[in-house]
Amino acid sequence: MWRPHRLHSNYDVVIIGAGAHGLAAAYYLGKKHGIRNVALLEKSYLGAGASGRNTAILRSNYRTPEGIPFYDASLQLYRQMSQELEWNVLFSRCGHLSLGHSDSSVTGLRVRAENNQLLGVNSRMIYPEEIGRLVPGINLSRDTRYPILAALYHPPGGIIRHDAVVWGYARACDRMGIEIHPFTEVTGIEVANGKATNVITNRGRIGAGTILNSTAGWATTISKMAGVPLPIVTHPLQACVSEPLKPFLDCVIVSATLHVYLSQTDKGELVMGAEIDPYQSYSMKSTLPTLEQIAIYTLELFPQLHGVRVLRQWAGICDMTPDFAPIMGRAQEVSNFYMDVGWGTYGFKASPIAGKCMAELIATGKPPSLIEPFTPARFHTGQLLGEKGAAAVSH
Ligand code: PYC
Repeated sequence: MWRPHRLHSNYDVVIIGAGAHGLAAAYYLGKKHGIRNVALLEKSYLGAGASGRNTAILRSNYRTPEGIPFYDASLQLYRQMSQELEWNVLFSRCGHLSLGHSDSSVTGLRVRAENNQLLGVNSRMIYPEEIGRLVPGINLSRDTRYPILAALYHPPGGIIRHDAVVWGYARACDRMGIEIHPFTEVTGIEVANGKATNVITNRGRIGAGTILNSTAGWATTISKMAGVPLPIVTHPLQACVSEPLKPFLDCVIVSATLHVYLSQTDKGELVMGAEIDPYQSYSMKSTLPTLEQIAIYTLELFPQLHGVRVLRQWAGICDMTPDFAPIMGRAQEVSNFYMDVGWGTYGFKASPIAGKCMAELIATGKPPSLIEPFTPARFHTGQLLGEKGAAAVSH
């Protein structure tokens, strides 16, 4: 799939973080811009970070005029990805339901439905009768703590095989001669006169024409090495998977009120996720209280799952920005240091378009209009975005 390489002394572009974002950026640098003297540095195995720890949900039912077209462009790229990479990424467009359990949450979902429709994204409000037809097993009783009043239905959303996305991009990068270096940890970045010159790693020092920080969880650690401060805090996010069950759930279910989201894989396992841990940490350990929470909330939606066994539980770490929108652009402090970071709990679904846009920015020096609003400069100008209502399914 990808070959080992010795580390060379110099690359045109060094990408720190070889998850789906870093790999997608490398792929588009090579494919669209002919820039192939690129090294991808990954401190662990490929897909060890957020790319292999997310719950594999794809959607573009965001809230803001900045977020909606951006994530929709990503969904379009995901739709074509199997053909593009000649590699089956198992995208199941099974549909996505965000549940509303109170007047205020239903109002928030309505705003998203309207904004989505205005921008050409297929989302609409549906009510208990139709919810029951789409999800026959869901508890629609009015006699619960948080009865389901309505849902935002987003048919183009779904789930994908997240490892396949990583492996597909990695294979395509390797075929173009782009180097992938797993187990290569960045320990420092040398900067002189406002330009990054070298990346120091546990395998030696390399010169870099341009550096892209595309890490998740370690965005601030890496950017700080280049002297670039970021307004990010890092929290764990936990998920778990059940034993395989007969197919009963054919769409993604999200409840921001209950802080739970779930889907069923082709193998029959239920993938269930929680809200972010309420404290900052770099820990990737899972905890019993979170498992209990996931179980309680899942059972409120599907009481018949009582007694189902959980096979695995895990945590990933998420870089949260103040406005629940990512940071994509060039650092003001270091002229050849770029960032594709701050992806909170929603980065995986943006990988292809973020990679494509970052590659264009690096190759041309001009940010594509899709990512202009996500510039790091917004924290100086005060032009923050307002995506919390739609990005934060897990908060
Ligand atoms: O943004 O769809 C999402 C999501 C699901 C789980 C965590 N984030």
